[in-house]
Amino acid sequence: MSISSGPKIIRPITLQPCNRSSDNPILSDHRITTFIGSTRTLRLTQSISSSQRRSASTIVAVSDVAKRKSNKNLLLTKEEGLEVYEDMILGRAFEDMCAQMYYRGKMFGFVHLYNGQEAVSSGFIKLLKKEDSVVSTYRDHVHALSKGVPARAVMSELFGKTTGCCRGQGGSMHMFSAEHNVLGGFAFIGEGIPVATGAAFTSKYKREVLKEADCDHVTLAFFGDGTANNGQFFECLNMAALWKLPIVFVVENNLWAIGMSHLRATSDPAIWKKGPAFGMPGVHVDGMDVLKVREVAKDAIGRARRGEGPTLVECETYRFRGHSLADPDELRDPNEKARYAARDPITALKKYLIESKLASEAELKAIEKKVDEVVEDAVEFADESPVPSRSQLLENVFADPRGFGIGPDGRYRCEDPKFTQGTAQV
Ligand SMILES: Cc1ncc(C[n+]2csc(CCOP(=O)(O)OP(=O)(O)O)c2C)c(N)n1
Ligand SMILES: [Mg+2]
Repeated sequence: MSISSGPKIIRPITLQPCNRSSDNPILSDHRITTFIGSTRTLRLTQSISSSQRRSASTIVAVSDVAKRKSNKNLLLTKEEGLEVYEDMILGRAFEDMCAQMYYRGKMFGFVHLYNGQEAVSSGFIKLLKKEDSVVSTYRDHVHALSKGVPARAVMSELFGKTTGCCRGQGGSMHMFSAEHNVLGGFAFIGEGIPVATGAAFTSKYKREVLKEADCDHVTLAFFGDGTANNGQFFECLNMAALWKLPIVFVVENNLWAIGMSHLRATSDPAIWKKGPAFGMPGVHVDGMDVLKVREVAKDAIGRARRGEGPTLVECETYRFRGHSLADPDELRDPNEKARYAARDPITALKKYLIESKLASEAELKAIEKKVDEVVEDAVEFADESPVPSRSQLLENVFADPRGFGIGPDGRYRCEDPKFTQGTAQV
């Protein structure tokens, strides 16, 4: 393809099943539309050593997991199913509400929504312990919600109010909660990956050097396909593999980086292959199927928790809205959008829960109603919350407030009484 030929249209490929799937409801509908290849096979390159291969074998093909459990045809319990469903519904309803509030002028700056990608957040984060950490991107609201940050605190942050999880100073792209070990959304792409690697290093250091034997905390680093072409990603893969850090690199490959097609921008679009290149397992999974994501996540998180090192997971997913709420979304092919819309991960989970008799329509409706109330409440709470006082302006920006700059009169702004009137820390 020549560079000037424009974004390549992604054509559906019907995959052949790699093993018997008819006895499993998840795999019975295996006609997956994908651009890379199998969503079912863990592929390791020869560059991996035999001992690494042994530990890597804990990450198994999703089809094998499904087959192993096919006696019961269940990949999760009723409680787990309802928890995951509620989390996905919360993510979707929260983001839809954000769109409404943004267009009503309640939010400022860029707001990037997560619609369509819920299976990744819920599939991974609902398996974590409270002490485990999550590092996100600017598309971070739903990661924070899945990790337990209350909807009120996330919505208030979006409204720029003091009751937000960053006291209104972070906004949409910078969700942070020390209490929930959400170590930030990051507006600069790739910036979160070294932070996540550092968090994983902390866990290992505590366990091995400070002898905190019960410190088995895992860090998940979420980022996009476009970000995976950034140098920090490669540096961190190297360090994580070298030091066997308890981290999972979760690439949310939604095929686009703003208006740039992944296929046009990436020399080898199979991102998972970069794992084995650095000596860690790489897995490609259908990111529109929460049950498959969850199985892969279980193995990768388990591996990290047992001290067996990092894993790179590429989740092939799709965003149902434009890059941000300011994006008219005119570049993506309508056929491509329609194809992924038909694979809505929430609809798929609902179907599975009902068909496998894990939940009734009424139970799921009750969850949807409860979530609607949570989201409505979050909006009311955010709307009624106070805006930050001026005294907050210079807090949490520079350790030394003189860093805030020099005014036109050549004096430090912090020395100008008019500028600093009411500020607490100057
Ligand atoms: C260091 C840096 N360079 C460029 C940008 C501009 N930018 C914002 S989003 C984005 C695309 C990222 O795409 P991807 O990683 O696929 O994430 P997605 O938006 O699809 O979730 C770019 C290049 C940025 N924020 N930071
Ligand atoms: Mg992307």
